[in-house]
Amino acid sequence: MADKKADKKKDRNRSVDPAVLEILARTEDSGIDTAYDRFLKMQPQCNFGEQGICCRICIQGPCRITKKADKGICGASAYTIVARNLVRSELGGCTAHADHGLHSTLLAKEVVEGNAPDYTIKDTNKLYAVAERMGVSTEGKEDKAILKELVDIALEDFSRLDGKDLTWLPKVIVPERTEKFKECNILPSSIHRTIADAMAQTHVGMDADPVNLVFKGLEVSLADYTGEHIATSLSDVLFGTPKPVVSEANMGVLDEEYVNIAVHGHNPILSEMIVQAARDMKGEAEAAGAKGIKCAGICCTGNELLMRQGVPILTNYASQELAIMTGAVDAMVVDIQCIMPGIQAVSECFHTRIVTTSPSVKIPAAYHIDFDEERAMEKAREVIEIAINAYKERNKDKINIPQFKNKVVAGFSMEALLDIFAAVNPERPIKVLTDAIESGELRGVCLLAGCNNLKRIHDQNHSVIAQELAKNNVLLVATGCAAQTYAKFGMLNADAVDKYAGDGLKAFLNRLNEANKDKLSEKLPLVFHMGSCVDNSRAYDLMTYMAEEMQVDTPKVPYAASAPEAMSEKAIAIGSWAVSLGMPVHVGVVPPIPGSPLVDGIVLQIAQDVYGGYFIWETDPEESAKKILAALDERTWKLKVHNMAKEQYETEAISKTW
Ligand code: BF8
Ligand code: SF4
Repeated sequence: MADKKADKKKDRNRSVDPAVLEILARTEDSGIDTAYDRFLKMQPQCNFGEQGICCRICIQGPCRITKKADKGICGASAYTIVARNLVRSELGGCTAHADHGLHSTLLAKEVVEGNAPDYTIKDTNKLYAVAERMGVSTEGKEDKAILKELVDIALEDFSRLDGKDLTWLPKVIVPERTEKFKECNILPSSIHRTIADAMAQTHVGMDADPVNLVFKGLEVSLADYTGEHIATSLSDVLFGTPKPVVSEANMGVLDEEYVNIAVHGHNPILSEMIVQAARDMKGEAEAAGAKGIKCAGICCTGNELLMRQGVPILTNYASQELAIMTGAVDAMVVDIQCIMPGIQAVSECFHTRIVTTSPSVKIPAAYHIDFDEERAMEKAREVIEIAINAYKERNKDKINIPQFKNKVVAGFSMEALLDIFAAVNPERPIKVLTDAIESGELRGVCLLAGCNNLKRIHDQNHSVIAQELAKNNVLLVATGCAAQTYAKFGMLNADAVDKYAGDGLKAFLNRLNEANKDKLSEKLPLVFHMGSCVDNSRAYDLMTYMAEEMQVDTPKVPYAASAPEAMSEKAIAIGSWAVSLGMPVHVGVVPPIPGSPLVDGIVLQIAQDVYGGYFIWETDPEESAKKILAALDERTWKLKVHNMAKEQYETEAISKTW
């Protein structure tokens, strides 16, 4: 027993990222505690919690379902408790994305009203495209007037109380989905109304019906999707729609000779200003003895900045504390979401300043700058000054940057992908992709999304699953921390195509490379980075465009999603909308559901019967890839059968509804 404990203490192999392994090896006797250590100290984790059968919804609890006590004190069964906990997780995710989407909308409103002088409308093409999708006429209108109409639609979709349907969502999904959601009564009326209703529905003594609860959770997830779509669309309008861009990723992007600023969180509103201020304040950094200022991103703020500005990726969620242990990060500026409170304690062992910037994200003992859109640049400069001052206090003996980094080609917004496809088929760009699936060259598309989870070996599921799918000719798109794994591991560049892609995928990418050779400075990567987690909306747009081209509802499209190392409530909300919108969704960490086989059955099977999408729980990466491939193959096979029948009997064999 004692030996086992000692072994656990020495487990420094909980990652497959070489930079992380190098730093973990140094932590043995340092006394510095990171998530990797705290995970081990947390073992064994509570089985009731893991199964989802612990209820703390009222303070008669906690009630735990056991053989002896098969109901909570109020009489709630395991199925009620599990379903209620699931809805509350989806709510957590939905509120986070709603907060983000609302913030983007309110910034757009400030831009319209002239109260945010440091921001402008950067992308009028996107403005017109969103307006067209929303049915807003642009004829003879000023850009700000168009943006105002979009802001009004978004604000009403956040706040409507009259019970009418959302405006945004039905405009960005195929009509068959909207019909399905209306038929099942899960089309949200507004984002905040859905959040409030679902909270009420899960109070003690409210809904006990697991199917009703699971379906409410799906409504919550559609509110989540709407918040994400609004966030992506308005961020593109204000900061530009991503285009292919070349950069680098992993700890080796830090440079000892520069002031290094890690930009961490999710919202581009602050970080866009930080990057701009960092460029402007080169002189101040030089005066302090540095060659300049380098920004590098963590989590989705990192993705936002990589996609639009080519800012390098430093690391992803699990290893955020380890970035500080390079001794070369002068400031870590954080905005919202996925920020481990643990970064502060680690920073105190170095000269690194942690700077919080949101009124809803403060960390005791960290610096706090109250970010304010009206004085955005001034606030960004204050942050940079903190970093430059910290740089002057660096301890050179503590600097040890793992020299690992890889080249990254990112920036694949939906618009960028369509542009690349258009070089082969200008009239119907998306047909390039659907044809490749129909001909068997590609087996389908898979969105690799989501987090790191300390329950898994950091980045292992992400990398193995992607390699297996690429070998089997699946076109891969990625977002969030998953995309950052691929960035760090050199899978977002063309070398990875030679190394991992099967013949079909190679042929497909080569055809695109050939057609775009005058346009693209770099060959296409193995995995297409589509952005942050809110940008999963881009990835679902891709599925929607494929469905429109194939003239089917989305659940018929050979398109799957995988969250190989899912962790956050946002990931649960995203997985749930992906199911309601028709994707098979693999999750590599089993969420707290199996404590009720009934609820497990509902999300694995009944969801499929009703919505066409369904969850797949599988923790082993090779098995996961097999199950994802099987899900894609089932769809291509069905499409082929339908198409053959259509030709043979000259009928419209493909039913458009699920
Ligand atoms: O929104 S993937 S750990 S950083 S939650 Fe967080 Fe998960 Fe990373 Fe981005 Ni998404
Ligand atoms: Fe227990 Fe019911 Fe209260 Fe939950 S709601 S803690 S099951 S009494």
